[in-house]
Amino acid sequence: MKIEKYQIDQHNYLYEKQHERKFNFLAETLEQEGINVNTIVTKLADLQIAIPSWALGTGGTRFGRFSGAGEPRSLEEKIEDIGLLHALNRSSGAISLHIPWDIPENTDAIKSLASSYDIVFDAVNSNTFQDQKTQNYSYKFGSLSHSQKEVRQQAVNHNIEVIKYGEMLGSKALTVWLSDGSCFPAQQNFKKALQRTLDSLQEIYACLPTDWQIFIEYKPYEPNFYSTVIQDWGTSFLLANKLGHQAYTLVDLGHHLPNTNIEQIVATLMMEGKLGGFHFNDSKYGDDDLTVGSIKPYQLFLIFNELVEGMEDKNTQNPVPAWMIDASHNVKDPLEDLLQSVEAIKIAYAQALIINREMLWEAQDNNDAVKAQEIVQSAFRTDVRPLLAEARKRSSAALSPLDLFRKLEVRKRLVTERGKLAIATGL
Ligand code: PSV
Ligand code: MN
Ligand code: MN
Repeated sequence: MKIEKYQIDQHNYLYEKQHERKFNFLAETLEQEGINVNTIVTKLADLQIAIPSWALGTGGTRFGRFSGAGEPRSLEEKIEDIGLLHALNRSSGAISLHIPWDIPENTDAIKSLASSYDIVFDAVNSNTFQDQKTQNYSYKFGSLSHSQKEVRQQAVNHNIEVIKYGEMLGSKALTVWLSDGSCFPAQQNFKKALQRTLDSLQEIYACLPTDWQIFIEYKPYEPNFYSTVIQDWGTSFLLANKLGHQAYTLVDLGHHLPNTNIEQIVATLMMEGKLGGFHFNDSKYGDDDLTVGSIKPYQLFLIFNELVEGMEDKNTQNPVPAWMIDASHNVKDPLEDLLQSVEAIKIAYAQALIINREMLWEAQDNNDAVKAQEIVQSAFRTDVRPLLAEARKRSSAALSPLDLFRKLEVRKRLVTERGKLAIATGL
């Protein structure tokens, strides 16, 4: 199924007047405050957030999985789903693959299918946290950190193979997330496990094409519950520094212990030019992988405040991070959920963009905590949604993507095409 331009136009026609009234009012207010609205709208239109191939089916928990109907059955259908999202919001123009959950058999055909939807390939993800039928050694006790050389080698080779797939598809980055760690005190020698991980990563790094990046994801626990080898940003940063200039830390919002100050981590990494990737989701307790902005929108905004500060800082060498949504759960229609997540990310971005940074720096330099809070909270409390809608309008996307998704009965049509029992591969 494809969403056609005339369907977007018809929908936008219905909402146009209402949108213009809201946008003009907001634009005038912001311009009076010295904000260049056009620049902000362009930045919003330019922001593309990659969709992981595993977020298109209903996620499971370790207790059960309740598949939705009409879910994609193949990589081709996952690309089709992202094509639908991108047609609706023009902000989801990239897919991130997890190998071997997605094995592109004919990479040329997959590449041209994706480009027919205006979709490019974002970072490719390796998977050494599950055993595959064809592999010789088990990852039960680790992969890149494993005590046995053969297991480490198998995991290294897998990562090199993933790079090869990525090269064929036009990806420019490899993301490594390890579940390696231990469940019980003294089960693992921390120092040796970390050293072996570094050695393995060095082997992978040596095979990285010169125009590629490698992102190292950290996570404090799960599935190992006593320790993980790459437990926090400091460990990831240490590894990235040891590897070299193509290696970066990846921040996944769900990979922190409760109350961690993630915005400060972002600021520190950007100061060092080492923030390479970002996985968006939201959580109440742990790595809950819930819809972005559904639980802690203020935290998301404070994170974007630091991201904008870092991206606008001409003195730091931080590349534009690779943005991705890493969410998946059991309750919502995955496509509706992703539309909501993209919207939440862009709202936080827009709110951060309208912060008067000069005034904020002045308040900070004067230790005026009250003024600083007023400045950021006035941005946070501004309803910036008309700016997002305007960015969509200028990109020929739908003024209200979720509304159009429902009006067109997209899921119902997908169920007719794919059947009730279709189950996405992956998780
Ligand atoms: C692990 O929790 C993670 O955040 C990593 O990014 C994985 O690749 C992804 O989730 C999918 O399980
Ligand atoms: Mn992640
Ligand atoms: Mn995660």
